[in-house]
Amino acid sequence: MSLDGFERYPLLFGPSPIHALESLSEHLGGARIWAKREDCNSGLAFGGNKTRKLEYLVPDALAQGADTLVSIGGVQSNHTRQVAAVAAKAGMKAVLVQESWVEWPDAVNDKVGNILLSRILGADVRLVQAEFGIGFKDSWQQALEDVRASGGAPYAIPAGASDHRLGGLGFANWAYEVQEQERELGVFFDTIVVCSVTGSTQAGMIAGFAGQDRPRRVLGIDASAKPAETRTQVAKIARATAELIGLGRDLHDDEITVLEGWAGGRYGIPVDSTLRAIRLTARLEGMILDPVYEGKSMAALIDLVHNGEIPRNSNVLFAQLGGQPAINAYSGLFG
Ligand code: 5PA
Repeated sequence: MSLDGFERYPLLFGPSPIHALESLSEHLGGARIWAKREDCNSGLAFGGNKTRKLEYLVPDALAQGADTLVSIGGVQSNHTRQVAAVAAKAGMKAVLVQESWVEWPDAVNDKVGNILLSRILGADVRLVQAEFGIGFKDSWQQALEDVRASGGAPYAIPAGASDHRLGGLGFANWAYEVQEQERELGVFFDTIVVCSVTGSTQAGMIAGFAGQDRPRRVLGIDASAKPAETRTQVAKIARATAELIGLGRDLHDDEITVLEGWAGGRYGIPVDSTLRAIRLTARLEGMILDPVYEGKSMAALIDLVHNGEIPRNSNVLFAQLGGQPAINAYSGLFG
Protein backbone atom coordinates (compact mmCIF):
# COMPACT_ATOMS: atom_id res chain seq x y z
CA MET A 1 0.00 0.00 0.00
CA SER A 2 1.23 3.54 -0.68
CA LEU A 3 1.19 6.32 1.90
CA ASP A 4 -1.96 7.76 0.31
CA GLY A 5 -3.81 4.56 1.18
CA PHE A 6 -3.66 5.25 4.93
CA GLU A 7 -6.50 7.14 6.50
CA ARG A 8 -5.66 10.49 8.08
CA TYR A 9 -7.64 12.27 10.76
CA PRO A 10 -7.07 15.96 10.00
CA LEU A 11 -5.38 17.72 12.91
CA LEU A 12 -3.03 20.13 11.11
CA PHE A 13 -3.74 23.52 9.54
CA GLY A 14 -2.20 22.19 6.31
CA PRO A 15 1.45 22.03 5.29
CA SER A 16 3.60 23.48 8.07
CA PRO A 17 5.33 26.72 7.02
CA ILE A 18 8.90 26.84 5.69
CA HIS A 19 10.88 30.07 5.88
CA ALA A 20 14.48 31.19 5.54
CA LEU A 21 16.50 32.05 8.66
CA GLU A 22 18.30 34.95 6.96
CA SER A 23 20.10 36.47 9.95
CA LEU A 24 21.24 33.15 11.35
CA SER A 25 22.54 32.10 7.91
CA GLU A 26 24.45 35.36 7.59
CA HIS A 27 25.84 35.07 11.11
CA LEU A 28 27.08 31.51 10.49
CA GLY A 29 28.59 32.64 7.19
CA GLY A 30 28.11 29.30 5.54
CA ALA A 31 25.10 27.38 4.37
CA ARG A 32 21.63 28.84 3.83
CA ILE A 33 19.42 27.78 6.76
CA TRP A 34 15.65 27.35 6.60
CA ALA A 35 13.14 26.13 9.17
CA LYS A 36 10.01 24.02 8.78
CA ARG A 37 7.74 24.84 11.68
CA GLU A 38 5.92 21.98 13.38
CA ASP A 39 5.46 24.34 16.33
CA CYS A 40 3.00 26.24 14.08
CA ASN A 41 1.41 23.20 12.44
CA SER A 42 -1.89 23.05 14.30
CA GLY A 43 -4.36 24.92 16.45
CA LEU A 44 -4.30 22.14 19.03
CA ALA A 45 -2.42 23.15 22.20
CA PHE A 46 0.69 24.55 20.44
CA GLY A 47 1.08 21.62 18.02
CA GLY A 48 4.38 19.86 17.47
CA ASN A 49 5.71 16.74 15.80
CA LYS A 50 3.39 14.31 17.62
CA THR A 51 0.25 16.00 16.30
CA ARG A 52 1.41 15.08 12.80
CA LYS A 53 2.10 11.47 13.79
CA LEU A 54 -1.27 11.19 15.53
CA GLU A 55 -3.15 12.02 12.33
CA TYR A 56 -2.45 8.42 11.33
CA LEU A 57 -3.09 6.77 14.72
CA VAL A 58 -6.48 8.32 15.50
CA PRO A 59 -8.35 6.60 12.62
CA ASP A 60 -6.94 3.27 13.85
CA ALA A 61 -8.07 4.03 17.41
CA LEU A 62 -11.57 4.97 16.25
CA ALA A 63 -11.80 1.90 13.99
CA GLN A 64 -11.00 -0.28 16.98
CA GLY A 65 -13.77 1.34 19.00
CA ALA A 66 -11.34 2.85 21.51
CA ASP A 67 -12.55 5.64 23.76
CA THR A 68 -9.34 6.42 25.69
CA LEU A 69 -5.85 7.23 24.42
CA VAL A 70 -3.22 5.94 26.88
CA SER A 71 0.33 7.20 26.56
CA ILE A 72 3.56 7.87 28.39
CA GLY A 73 6.39 10.38 28.65
CA GLY A 74 8.42 12.47 31.06
CA VAL A 75 6.77 15.02 33.34
CA GLN A 76 7.37 17.72 30.71
CA SER A 77 6.57 15.48 27.75
CA ASN A 78 5.43 17.38 24.68
CA HIS A 79 4.08 14.14 23.32
CA THR A 80 1.62 13.46 26.14
CA ARG A 81 0.37 17.08 25.95
CA GLN A 82 -0.37 16.57 22.27
CA VAL A 83 -2.12 13.26 23.00
CA ALA A 84 -4.30 15.14 25.52
CA ALA A 85 -5.21 17.79 22.93
CA VAL A 86 -5.90 15.26 20.20
CA ALA A 87 -8.08 13.17 22.53
CA ALA A 88 -10.10 16.29 23.36
CA LYS A 89 -10.48 17.14 19.68
CA ALA A 90 -11.50 13.58 18.74
CA GLY A 91 -14.02 13.31 21.60
CA MET A 92 -11.95 10.75 23.50
CA LYS A 93 -10.41 10.55 26.96
CA ALA A 94 -6.68 10.53 27.70
CA VAL A 95 -4.71 8.77 30.43
CA LEU A 96 -1.12 9.99 30.62
CA VAL A 97 1.69 8.33 32.55
CA GLN A 98 4.24 11.04 33.37
CA GLU A 99 7.52 9.56 34.52
CA SER A 100 10.29 11.38 36.37
CA TRP A 101 12.75 11.15 33.44
CA VAL A 102 14.53 14.37 34.27
CA GLU A 103 15.83 15.53 37.62
CA TRP A 104 15.44 19.23 37.32
CA PRO A 105 15.37 21.65 40.25
CA ASP A 106 12.75 24.19 39.09
CA ALA A 107 10.19 24.10 41.90
CA VAL A 108 7.21 24.12 39.55
CA ASN A 109 8.59 21.55 37.11
CA ASP A 110 5.58 19.25 37.57
CA LYS A 111 3.06 22.09 37.62
CA VAL A 112 3.71 24.36 34.63
CA GLY A 113 4.30 24.01 30.91
CA ASN A 114 3.20 20.80 29.24
CA ILE A 115 1.75 19.12 32.31
CA LEU A 116 -0.34 22.19 33.10
CA LEU A 117 -1.72 22.15 29.56
CA SER A 118 -2.54 18.43 29.77
CA ARG A 119 -4.49 19.05 32.98
CA ILE A 120 -6.40 21.96 31.39
CA LEU A 121 -7.15 19.69 28.41
CA GLY A 122 -8.88 17.28 30.79
CA ALA A 123 -6.43 14.38 30.70
CA ASP A 124 -6.05 11.97 33.61
CA VAL A 125 -2.43 12.82 34.46
CA ARG A 126 -0.52 10.29 36.59
CA LEU A 127 2.88 11.09 38.06
CA VAL A 128 5.11 8.02 38.35
CA GLN A 129 8.67 7.58 39.64
CA ALA A 130 10.71 5.92 36.87
CA GLU A 131 13.94 6.43 34.91
CA PHE A 132 14.19 7.68 31.32
CA GLY A 133 13.58 4.96 28.77
CA ILE A 134 11.89 4.80 25.40
CA GLY A 135 10.74 1.17 25.66
CA PHE A 136 7.53 -0.36 26.97
CA LYS A 137 6.91 0.30 30.66
CA ASP A 138 5.00 -1.42 33.49
CA SER A 139 3.35 1.84 34.50
CA TRP A 140 1.91 2.16 31.02
CA GLN A 141 0.64 -1.45 30.99
CA GLN A 142 -0.95 -0.72 34.35
CA ALA A 143 -2.72 2.35 32.98
CA LEU A 144 -4.09 0.25 30.10
CA GLU A 145 -5.34 -2.34 32.60
CA ASP A 146 -6.97 0.37 34.71
CA VAL A 147 -8.91 1.71 31.75
CA ARG A 148 -10.12 -1.81 30.86
CA ALA A 149 -11.03 -2.52 34.49
CA SER A 150 -13.24 0.56 34.60
CA GLY A 151 -15.08 -0.52 31.44
CA GLY A 152 -13.22 1.72 28.99
CA ALA A 153 -11.59 0.78 25.68
CA PRO A 154 -7.96 1.94 25.71
CA TYR A 155 -5.77 2.62 22.70
CA ALA A 156 -2.07 2.26 23.49
CA ILE A 157 0.31 4.92 22.20
CA PRO A 158 3.96 4.28 23.13
CA ALA A 159 6.47 7.01 24.02
CA GLY A 160 6.61 9.58 21.23
CA ALA A 161 4.10 7.49 19.21
CA SER A 162 7.22 5.81 17.86
CA ASP A 163 7.26 2.07 18.51
CA HIS A 164 3.89 1.71 16.81
CA ARG A 165 3.11 0.25 13.38
CA LEU A 166 1.80 3.60 12.11
CA GLY A 167 4.23 5.84 14.02
CA GLY A 168 6.48 6.65 11.04
CA LEU A 169 3.72 7.64 8.61
CA GLY A 170 3.30 11.25 9.77
CA PHE A 171 6.86 12.14 8.87
CA ALA A 172 6.93 10.03 5.73
CA ASN A 173 4.14 12.36 4.67
CA TRP A 174 6.24 15.35 5.86
CA ALA A 175 8.89 14.28 3.34
CA TYR A 176 6.36 14.55 0.50
CA GLU A 177 5.12 17.86 1.87
CA VAL A 178 8.71 19.15 1.73
CA GLN A 179 9.03 18.03 -1.89
CA GLU A 180 5.87 19.95 -2.79
CA GLN A 181 7.02 23.08 -0.94
CA GLU A 182 10.42 22.88 -2.66
CA ARG A 183 8.63 23.13 -6.00
CA GLU A 184 6.78 26.24 -4.84
CA LEU A 185 9.88 27.85 -3.32
CA GLY A 186 12.25 26.86 -6.13
CA VAL A 187 14.80 25.40 -3.73
CA PHE A 188 16.18 21.92 -2.92
CA PHE A 189 17.09 21.08 0.66
CA ASP A 190 20.13 18.81 0.39
CA THR A 191 20.43 18.47 4.18
CA ILE A 192 17.75 18.01 6.84
CA VAL A 193 18.66 18.47 10.51
CA VAL A 194 16.27 16.76 12.94
CA CYS A 195 16.33 15.99 16.64
CA SER A 196 15.92 12.27 17.51
CA VAL A 197 14.87 10.60 20.76
CA THR A 198 12.15 7.99 20.29
CA GLY A 199 12.98 7.90 16.60
CA SER A 200 9.85 7.91 14.45
CA THR A 201 10.22 11.53 13.37
CA GLN A 202 13.56 10.96 11.68
CA ALA A 203 12.62 7.41 10.67
CA GLY A 204 9.49 8.59 8.88
CA MET A 205 11.48 11.26 7.06
CA ILE A 206 14.05 8.70 5.90
CA ALA A 207 11.35 6.36 4.59
CA GLY A 208 9.52 9.20 2.83
CA PHE A 209 12.60 10.72 1.21
CA ALA A 210 13.84 7.28 0.14
CA GLY A 211 10.95 7.09 -2.33
CA GLN A 212 11.97 10.35 -4.04
CA ASP A 213 14.34 10.82 -6.96
CA ARG A 214 16.95 13.18 -5.55
CA PRO A 215 19.03 11.89 -2.65
CA ARG A 216 19.63 14.12 0.36
CA ARG A 217 21.07 13.80 3.86
CA VAL A 218 18.80 13.44 6.88
CA LEU A 219 21.04 14.18 9.85
CA GLY A 220 19.48 12.95 13.09
CA ILE A 221 20.85 14.62 16.20
CA ASP A 222 20.58 12.46 19.28
CA ALA A 223 19.08 14.24 22.30
CA SER A 224 18.58 11.14 24.45
CA ALA A 225 22.24 10.74 25.50
CA LYS A 226 21.77 7.07 24.59
CA PRO A 227 22.79 7.32 20.92
CA ALA A 228 23.18 3.59 20.29
CA GLU A 229 19.57 2.98 21.32
CA THR A 230 18.36 5.93 19.29
CA ARG A 231 20.21 4.65 16.21
CA THR A 232 18.76 1.15 16.59
CA GLN A 233 15.26 2.52 17.04
CA VAL A 234 15.50 4.91 14.07
CA ALA A 235 16.78 2.13 11.82
CA LYS A 236 14.06 -0.28 12.91
CA ILE A 237 11.21 2.21 12.44
CA ALA A 238 12.62 3.56 9.16
CA ARG A 239 12.75 0.05 7.68
CA ALA A 240 9.30 -0.91 8.96
CA THR A 241 7.80 2.34 7.65
CA ALA A 242 9.53 1.94 4.26
CA GLU A 243 7.97 -1.48 3.95
CA LEU A 244 4.57 -0.27 5.11
CA ILE A 245 4.43 2.45 2.43
CA GLY A 246 5.64 0.06 -0.27
CA LEU A 247 9.08 1.52 -0.92
CA GLY A 248 9.99 -1.71 -2.72
CA ARG A 249 13.61 -1.88 -1.57
CA ASP A 250 15.50 -2.14 1.71
CA LEU A 251 17.06 1.01 3.13
CA HIS A 252 20.85 1.20 2.98
CA ASP A 253 22.76 1.69 6.21
CA ASP A 254 24.14 4.99 4.92
CA GLU A 255 20.61 6.38 4.65
CA ILE A 256 20.35 6.18 8.45
CA THR A 257 22.52 8.78 10.21
CA VAL A 258 22.23 9.61 13.91
CA LEU A 259 24.96 11.94 15.15
CA GLU A 260 25.96 12.26 18.80
CA GLY A 261 27.81 14.89 20.78
CA TRP A 262 25.20 17.54 21.61
CA ALA A 263 22.97 15.76 24.12
CA GLY A 264 25.32 16.22 27.06
CA GLY A 265 25.39 13.46 29.62
CA ARG A 266 21.68 13.12 30.27
CA TYR A 267 18.36 13.32 28.50
CA GLY A 268 16.49 16.51 29.37
CA ILE A 269 19.44 18.46 30.76
CA PRO A 270 20.74 21.29 28.57
CA VAL A 271 24.48 21.90 28.22
CA ASP A 272 26.37 25.10 27.31
CA SER A 273 26.04 24.55 23.57
CA THR A 274 22.25 24.11 24.01
CA LEU A 275 21.89 27.42 25.81
CA ARG A 276 24.13 29.24 23.33
CA ALA A 277 22.01 27.90 20.45
CA ILE A 278 18.77 28.92 22.18
CA ARG A 279 20.00 32.48 22.85
CA LEU A 280 21.52 32.92 19.38
CA THR A 281 18.40 31.75 17.54
CA ALA A 282 16.11 33.81 19.73
CA ARG A 283 18.19 36.97 19.36
CA LEU A 284 18.80 36.69 15.61
CA GLU A 285 15.51 35.22 14.48
CA GLY A 286 12.97 35.65 17.27
CA MET A 287 12.48 31.89 17.09
CA ILE A 288 12.20 30.07 20.41
CA LEU A 289 13.88 26.68 20.87
CA ASP A 290 13.50 24.40 23.89
CA PRO A 291 16.31 23.10 26.14
CA VAL A 292 15.51 19.37 25.70
CA TYR A 293 15.27 18.88 21.94
CA GLU A 294 15.65 21.62 19.34
CA GLY A 295 18.18 23.57 21.43
CA LYS A 296 20.39 20.51 21.01
CA SER A 297 19.72 19.93 17.31
CA MET A 298 20.35 23.62 16.59
CA ALA A 299 23.63 23.44 18.53
CA ALA A 300 24.60 20.60 16.21
CA LEU A 301 23.59 22.50 13.08
CA ILE A 302 25.74 25.47 14.16
CA ASP A 303 28.79 23.28 14.75
CA LEU A 304 28.31 21.32 11.52
CA VAL A 305 28.20 24.55 9.50
CA HIS A 306 31.25 25.91 11.31
CA ASN A 307 33.35 22.80 10.78
CA GLY A 308 32.38 22.49 7.11
CA GLU A 309 30.57 19.17 7.55
CA ILE A 310 27.63 21.06 6.07
CA PRO A 311 29.19 22.81 3.05
CA ARG A 312 28.79 26.51 2.23
CA ASN A 313 26.60 25.89 -0.82
CA SER A 314 24.14 23.78 1.17
CA ASN A 315 20.46 24.52 1.65
CA VAL A 316 19.65 23.15 5.10
CA LEU A 317 16.17 22.51 6.43
CA PHE A 318 16.00 22.63 10.22
CA ALA A 319 13.03 20.66 11.57
CA GLN A 320 11.56 22.81 14.33
CA LEU A 321 9.46 20.14 16.06
CA GLY A 322 7.85 22.24 18.81
CA GLY A 323 8.52 21.78 22.50
CA GLN A 324 8.41 25.40 23.65
CA PRO A 325 5.86 24.88 26.47
CA ALA A 326 8.57 23.05 28.44
CA ILE A 327 10.66 26.21 28.80
CA ASN A 328 8.34 27.33 31.58
CA ALA A 329 9.69 24.45 33.63
CA TYR A 330 13.30 25.56 32.99
CA SER A 331 13.00 29.17 34.17
CA GLY A 332 16.10 28.84 36.36
CA LEU A 333 18.30 28.67 33.25
CA PHE A 334 17.56 32.21 32.19
CA GLY A 335 16.80 33.91 35.51
C1 5PA B 1 10.56 15.32 20.57
C2 5PA B 1 10.14 14.06 21.26
P1 5PA B 1 11.21 11.67 18.29
O1 5PA B 1 10.88 11.24 19.68
O2 5PA B 1 10.19 11.32 17.28
O3 5PA B 1 12.58 11.20 17.91
O4 5PA B 1 11.23 13.27 18.32
C3 5PA B 1 12.16 13.96 19.12
C4 5PA B 1 11.57 15.26 19.58
N1 5PA B 1 11.50 17.64 19.36
C5 5PA B 1 12.01 16.44 19.01
C6 5PA B 1 10.52 17.75 20.27
C7 5PA B 1 10.00 19.09 20.62
C8 5PA B 1 10.02 16.59 20.91
O5 5PA B 1 9.03 16.71 21.80
N2 5PA B 1 9.46 14.16 22.50
C9 5PA B 1 9.10 13.05 23.33
C10 5PA B 1 8.09 13.57 24.37
O6 5PA B 1 7.69 12.79 25.26
O7 5PA B 1 7.71 14.74 24.27
C11 5PA B 1 8.90 11.75 22.82
C12 5PA B 1 10.04 12.05 23.70
